Amino acid sequence: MKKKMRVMSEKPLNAETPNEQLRSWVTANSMFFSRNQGEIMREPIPLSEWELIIEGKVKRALRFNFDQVVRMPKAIVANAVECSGNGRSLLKEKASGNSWTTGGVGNAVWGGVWLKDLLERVGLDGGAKHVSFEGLDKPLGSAGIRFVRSIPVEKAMSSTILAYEMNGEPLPLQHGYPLRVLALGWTGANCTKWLNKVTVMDRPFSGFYMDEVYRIFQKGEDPQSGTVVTGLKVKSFITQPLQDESLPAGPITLLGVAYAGEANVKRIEVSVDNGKTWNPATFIGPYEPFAWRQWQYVWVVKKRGNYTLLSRATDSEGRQQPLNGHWNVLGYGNNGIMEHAVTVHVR
Ligand SMILES: Nc1nc2c(c(=O)[nH]1)N[C@H]1C(S)=C(S)[C@@H](COP(=O)(O)O)O[C@H]1N2
Ligand SMILES: [Mo]
Repeated sequence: MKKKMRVMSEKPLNAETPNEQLRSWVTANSMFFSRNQGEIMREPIPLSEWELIIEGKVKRALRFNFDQVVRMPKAIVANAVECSGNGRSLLKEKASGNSWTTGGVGNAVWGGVWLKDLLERVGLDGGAKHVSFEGLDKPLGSAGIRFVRSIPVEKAMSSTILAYEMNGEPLPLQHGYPLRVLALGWTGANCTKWLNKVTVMDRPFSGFYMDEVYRIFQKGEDPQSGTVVTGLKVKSFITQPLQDESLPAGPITLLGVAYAGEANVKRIEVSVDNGKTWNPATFIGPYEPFAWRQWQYVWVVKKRGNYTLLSRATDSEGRQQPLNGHWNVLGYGNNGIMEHAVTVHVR
């Protein structure tokens, strides 16, 4: 039987994908993690009422209706989206935020338009440095702060799409219907859902979601002194067997996924002895930039007992997953090897 999503909060909706649902290359839309700061509209906005405004440091501000967007050249791109806080609850020292384990990530094939094509239609002004995004979700909390964030214009022009399809279906309401940003290879926080306004700016957007959170900082440090969370770090984890699973001796196939944001995953190694020795794993399945890669390792185990299984990814830039995740106040970017260990019992 299919396991349900693990709901961490209902309002706003925050839910993660059960580990075994992450074995396929494409994560099912109905099982894709949900991460929200605000309230999702109950009903999808009628397309006749929706428009996309592009303004700011541009030659001519424009409004596009949905039909105009869909008639533009199409982008079809596989991309893994991971919440900045995925893996937070696996850190040894507590960090504040949703208690993600491994399921704050998913891989999908997205259909949409290149943001570059739209920005070329409005024409960038000389001073264009950042591009900010605003969605239609309703802020929660008395302060009423909207989820507004910006990305550098270089990222917006090189590898960012606005998606209206997810795995061949219209973008589901939960995931940003009718249009969302995907800054390819960057964390979910850079991927605004329910997009209706793009503002080209001469500096990064300043506001709560840019300045106070989605930054890496230590206790006693000013959040604004921390670096903004952008590209995904190299990471892998095991999707089979599951944590605490009991298995008969014999051949056991380990499965997992690995991703490296804008870089490619170069190598996966597996340890079945808690890190003493490492063995190469084999890539299986599709290979696309920005998407995750699946891998396997056939482990022939003869002796009964408890085993700690680890996986270690190296990317095309030579970066490797650290043995332990780098702690920070908000618990972002946990790609630690030990934090993602899986213990199994061989009987
Ligand atoms: N408008 C809007 N866009 C948003 C958010 C939000 O709260 N509001 N959350 C962001 C965060 S933090 C993440 S991780 C992703 C999650 O996308 P998903 O729910 O489709 O998985 O959406 C991003 N886009
Ligand atoms: Mo996120």
